[in-house]
Amino acid sequence: MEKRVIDLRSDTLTQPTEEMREAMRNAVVGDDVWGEDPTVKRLEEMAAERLGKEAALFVASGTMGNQVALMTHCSRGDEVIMEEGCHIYNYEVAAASVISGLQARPLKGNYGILDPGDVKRAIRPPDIHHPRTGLICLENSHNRAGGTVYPLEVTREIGRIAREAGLPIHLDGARIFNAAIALVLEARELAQDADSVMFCLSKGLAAPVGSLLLGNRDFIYRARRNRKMLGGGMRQVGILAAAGIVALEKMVDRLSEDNANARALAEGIAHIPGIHLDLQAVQTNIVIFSVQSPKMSAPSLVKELASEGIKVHLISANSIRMVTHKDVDREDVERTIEAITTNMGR
Ligand code: TLP
Repeated sequence: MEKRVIDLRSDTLTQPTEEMREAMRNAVVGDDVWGEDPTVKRLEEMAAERLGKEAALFVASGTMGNQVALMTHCSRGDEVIMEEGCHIYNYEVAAASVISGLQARPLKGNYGILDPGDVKRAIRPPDIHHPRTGLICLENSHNRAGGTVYPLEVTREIGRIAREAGLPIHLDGARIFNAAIALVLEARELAQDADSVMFCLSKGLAAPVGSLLLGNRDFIYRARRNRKMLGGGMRQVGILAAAGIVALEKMVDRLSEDNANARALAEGIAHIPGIHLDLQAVQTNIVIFSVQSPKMSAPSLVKELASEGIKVHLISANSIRMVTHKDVDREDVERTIEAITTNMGR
């Protein structure tokens, strides 16, 4: 019998559940640009309530949510403080500079976590030569650092620094619920120091499309105009929001399984000769490791695993990322550990 494919390339590859498909089929919809889609409104209200913010905006993707946030907080020529490995800096096609005319101020973090002192020092004093600092961005969990989370006291400290300087904070919380579970906190606690938050429905929560941007009413009003400007005003989009409602109601708590599976996967391969994996970085549902062996390279390991029906993602010349999600169970984790062990031992 053909073995089933295990897809660990990303949690974006999750298939929508039957309940989502059913909810989409039955969704009551209207024209959301006219403010007449009840299903979108319900999703936005649910999300705002859950994250402890006044209002929310349904957007097509995490990238759009982040970019609308940057555009709404900042003016052209502003500088945005962010961690050097973050998604906004590395994986959004330079949108901040192309679309909003912003300059990034990348800082080196520790496991992707910004040091509050570094943030404070990076805020520009008024000077005719300098760009104006316009925003501080945080990413929780931090994707490229391996799914690491911000200790609450660090977020709080950066929050104090930002308020003192009169600067807003945007939180890229694409996987905020994985982070909240790891920290044993509510997502709203992780978001309390942020003026805006983006989280994704289409990653571990398994909805087919969509993210939410949250903030106060005035911010979301302006963000809605900017979303429209970018062509992101959608019409009978309650069809998609319906799946998002199921995602928020039914898919959040089970993310603890994904975090636990990532831990098991990491522990299962960390000791293999030729594999370098920092277990301290494995805090949520992401496992990143490098391959340094005369017998096997990272690209060859990716190919070998693919030939056995296990898909993993090569993220640099010698490192690989695996992301656990609802379509990967403990048995799949065991099969993956076995396959990596065998291939590295050849
Ligand atoms: N991340 C994707 C890729 O773009 C790398 C993935 O497979 O992990 N913020 C963070 C922290 C993200 O990880 C992502 C997506 C986004 C924003 C953007 O979301 P989308 O893909 O919906 O634009």
